[in-house]
Amino acid sequence: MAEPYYITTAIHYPNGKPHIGHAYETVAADVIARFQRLKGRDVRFQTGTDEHGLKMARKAEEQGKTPRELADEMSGYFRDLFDRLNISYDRFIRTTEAGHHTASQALWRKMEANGDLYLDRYEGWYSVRDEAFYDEKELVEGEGGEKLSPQGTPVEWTVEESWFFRLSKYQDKLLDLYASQPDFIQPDSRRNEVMRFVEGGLRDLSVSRTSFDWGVQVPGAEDHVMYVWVDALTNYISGLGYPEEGADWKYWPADLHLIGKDIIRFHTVYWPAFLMSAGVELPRQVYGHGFLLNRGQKESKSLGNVTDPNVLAEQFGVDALRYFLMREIAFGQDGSYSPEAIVTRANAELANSFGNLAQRTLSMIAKNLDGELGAYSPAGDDKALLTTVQDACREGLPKQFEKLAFSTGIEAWMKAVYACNQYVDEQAPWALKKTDPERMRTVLQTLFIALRDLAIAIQPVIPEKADHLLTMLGIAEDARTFEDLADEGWYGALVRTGYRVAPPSPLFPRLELPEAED
Ligand code: ME8
Repeated sequence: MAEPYYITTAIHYPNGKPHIGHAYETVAADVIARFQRLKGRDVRFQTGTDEHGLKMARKAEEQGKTPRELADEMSGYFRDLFDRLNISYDRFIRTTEAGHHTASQALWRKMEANGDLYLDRYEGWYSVRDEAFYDEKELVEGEGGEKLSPQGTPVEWTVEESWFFRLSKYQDKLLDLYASQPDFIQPDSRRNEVMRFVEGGLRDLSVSRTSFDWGVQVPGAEDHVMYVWVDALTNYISGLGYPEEGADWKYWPADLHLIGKDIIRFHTVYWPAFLMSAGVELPRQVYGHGFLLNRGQKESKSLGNVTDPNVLAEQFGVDALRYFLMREIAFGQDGSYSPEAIVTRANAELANSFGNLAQRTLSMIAKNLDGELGAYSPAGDDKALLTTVQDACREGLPKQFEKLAFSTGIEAWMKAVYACNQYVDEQAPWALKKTDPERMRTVLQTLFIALRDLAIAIQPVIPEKADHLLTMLGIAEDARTFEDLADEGWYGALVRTGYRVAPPSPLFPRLELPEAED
């Protein structure tokens, strides 16, 4: 039986429409999910929306809606975007689902039974935008002298009765965890940051609120709702049916929680402490990716630079956008995007290199060989090219993807594409047509074989285009995995069944910059 692999994204706040950061994280998670499926793992991929808390309640009030109405409306935009971006999620969770409430309450009771919850009074700073409590010493000063959170968001002084979680009790256990499982937090820079924070001492955490009621009710304390992060983090297990250990429970512990760098503390300090308290196994890894910036700047309404990812998908195509996001930016670091950068990257690598290779090869086979592949007997140059391609597709790309180094992995793959294009130029099959038609056949056959490997390996990044190409190549849908890459007999099988190459339809149109709007 295939080994389970469970990957999650953060669940997104549906207090507005999705932005490019949401698209970025979810595309990356989708690439990993597809990659693991191609490797033969039994993948479970969860994303969704985080619908409780003061931020949602206030936004709804501002708009004259109930929080539920706002959540229903906005959650739909996230789902639509993810469907449009070809995100292969297995479960889209909404924290307003009844089952999620049950799960959060069950986790709460476990923590309570373990003696980790007590009633007290919270007095301190809270940022609604971050949905986070801050110590006085963490705050920074804004331009007008006002107090701001370390993320630069406004904070308000809050005094209320609250349940507390004995986070302080878990300091040593967490430090042991980071020491014994160096991969628990990645990349290393984030791991160091979290270790310094925990070494600095942990205070008990306020985990319920009484000043509003938009959340999961605390069991046995009617006037308390859970702090939104307590229920939000629980989504990772409620989506598998917790507290029931039913059919989906085999996916726990998660292999990877993929999140942005701003919420690393919640996932690597609070979450493992809650799980330890409740006696639930810990996830294997939390990866805090970098932020996507718009020409180097954070997007914000006040700067007027907020981009709708749907518009980018519309303008440039879903796969060109996905390719750009994974290729342009070193995954753990911050990176920038702009329409110019998307057009440049997609044209250079997809249209002019990979697309052109496929187009040239398939057209020449259709035209000059009348679509017939024929038996293959390669010479030294041909074998050398195929070795380069195979190395990139079987080793270069997968090894990097395993480490979430997408850009480096795609670069290894792109080098093989370049090698193929160089081979076409050197061999000049169009000239061989007259001088040595048999040699022309071998060259075109070699390219055909190379294209199949290249298309299989790049499927996680550009699923629709890779699919289209593999179909044009006559590769059956059940013969497109990493295991199939190692199969030596597939080409012979195509020849035996008399498969013929039809004239290709274009894969990647050359992109142009949209006209600037006035
Ligand atoms: O934080 N670039 O939700 P969220 C890249 N509900 N990633 C970005 C980004 C950017 N510019 N902006 C945000 C929340 N993100 C909580 C999570 S999980 C139990 C609860 C990432 O909608 C961000 O880091 O503010 C997070 O991982 C995800 O988008 C959702 O952010």
